[in-house]
Amino acid sequence: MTILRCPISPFDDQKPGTSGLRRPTRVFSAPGYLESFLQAIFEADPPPPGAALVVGGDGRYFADKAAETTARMALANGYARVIIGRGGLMSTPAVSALIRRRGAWGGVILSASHNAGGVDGDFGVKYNTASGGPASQDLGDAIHRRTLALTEYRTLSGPAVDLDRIGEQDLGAGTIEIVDPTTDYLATLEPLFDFPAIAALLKGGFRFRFDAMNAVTGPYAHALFEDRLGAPPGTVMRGRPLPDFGGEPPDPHLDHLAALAAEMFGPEPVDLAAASDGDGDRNMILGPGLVVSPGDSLAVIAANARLLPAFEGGGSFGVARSMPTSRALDRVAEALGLDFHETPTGWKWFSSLLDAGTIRLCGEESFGTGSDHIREKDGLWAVLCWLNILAARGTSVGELLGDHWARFGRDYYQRCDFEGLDADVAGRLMADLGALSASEADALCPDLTVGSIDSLAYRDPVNGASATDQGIRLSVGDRGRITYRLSGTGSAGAALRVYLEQYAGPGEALHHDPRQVLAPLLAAAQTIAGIPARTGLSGPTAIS
Ligand code: VG1
Ligand code: CO
Repeated sequence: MTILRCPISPFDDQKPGTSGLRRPTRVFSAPGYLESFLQAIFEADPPPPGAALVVGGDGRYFADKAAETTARMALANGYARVIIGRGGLMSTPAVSALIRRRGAWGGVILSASHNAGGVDGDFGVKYNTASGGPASQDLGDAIHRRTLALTEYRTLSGPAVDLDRIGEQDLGAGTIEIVDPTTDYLATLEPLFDFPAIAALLKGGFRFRFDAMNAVTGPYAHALFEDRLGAPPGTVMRGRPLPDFGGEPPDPHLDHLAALAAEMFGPEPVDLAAASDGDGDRNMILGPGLVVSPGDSLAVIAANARLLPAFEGGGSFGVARSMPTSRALDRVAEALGLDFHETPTGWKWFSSLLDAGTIRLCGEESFGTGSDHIREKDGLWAVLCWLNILAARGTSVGELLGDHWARFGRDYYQRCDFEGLDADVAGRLMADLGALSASEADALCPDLTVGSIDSLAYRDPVNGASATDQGIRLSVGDRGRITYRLSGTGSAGAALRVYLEQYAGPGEALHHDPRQVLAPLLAAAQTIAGIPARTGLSGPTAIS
């Protein structure tokens, strides 16, 4: 074993986005590219003596090779121990849980999350720090600065690492430990829920389905729902991680959940269905004939949190949502007297609030929900919340939602994506929107009144970190809202996200089709921003 110093030329495109760095697999697997980003991480957040690093991936093409590269480079850069999930697999929430349980210094997650995988898909790297949460904006900036100046990376020579052999392998400079990726994670979840009640539900005729989308949650879902909670075999669909996820993006969207959607919208739906994404941090909840909007899911969990052992008793707890997420949570917070916070998009902004105990529950419109048990959004945790709440209330998904809307009102919600845009066109569109006054925007759309327009900015109440230009928000018509934002998770070009919301109070018509309710807002949003003329797109390329 020797430490090797390998020369590289600096890369100028390694600025992390909303959640880590994502690039086409062919770019990430080119000589030196992954190594540059990892070296910058290890230099920007140097490990103290004796430190451990957790490494996991979502099973996508190149993740196993990248796990070994990460392990060798970590040991060559001063880590004493690298803990890797068997086969290089570990979900994002499980990495966060393991960092915390093992007191590790950090974690490297080899995933581009919901982006397509495979040699022609995307690859990505997320870095999490000792709290278990994603690297802060400042640390991301420091990592980026290092990538611009690196001239070499450090790695370790020596025999191949066996990623499939549970136990320790001594590499001289330090130890590699291969662990079962599910054990610590399930041990983290169990005390938070009433497992006996959920097991009784699942064994008592309640029918449940989980679609792992051929991604990392498969082994976790088999172990949790079938082995531990007694759901019948076959409950977990597409439970084996595949390098290309079976050819579809592991994105919990109905377009990519054909079999599950056919079942849930067909003649014999099960009582509850759920899906997760590539790295296991997102969740989609479905009932018979319906998809629960993520903003509603978060609000329902908050309103029923006292039914969960993790939240029963104790004092009041704080909650948070990202800015473009629906205001359904705000209504619950106000009615129940919960401290409420609004953050920019991306889980890194919740972490400091969770660390300080300012909040215990939070979520995003992009199918991400989580709590203070770890510092990441957690797909299976959210599914357990729903199972536990349904078991405790003895009700159906439809009834639970109906009761919720009757009490708090309903926030109709949709996210419309305009993908595949030229980055300059998208940048100019946002800049022009930012320069628009409310009266100018109002004049552009004769059918609806624009009350106000502002650019989203944020200052973290705990550590003072700040962010500007997080999106542009318009209040429209009677209790409607339009938010525009550019995606920060793509690997090329740009995607514009347009978030639409319309509130209907308790007692008002609550069971309309969101597409119909939000159609006037979509038309206004496209007109105000001049989307068709600027992009050539006559409508969204994806709606969720
Ligand atoms: C998207 C979502 C955001 C989420 C991020 C990472 O970011 O909108 O809410 O935190 O993905 O999720 P953007 O910048 O493309 O809108 V994951 O599961 O892809 O790590
Ligand atoms: Co994800």
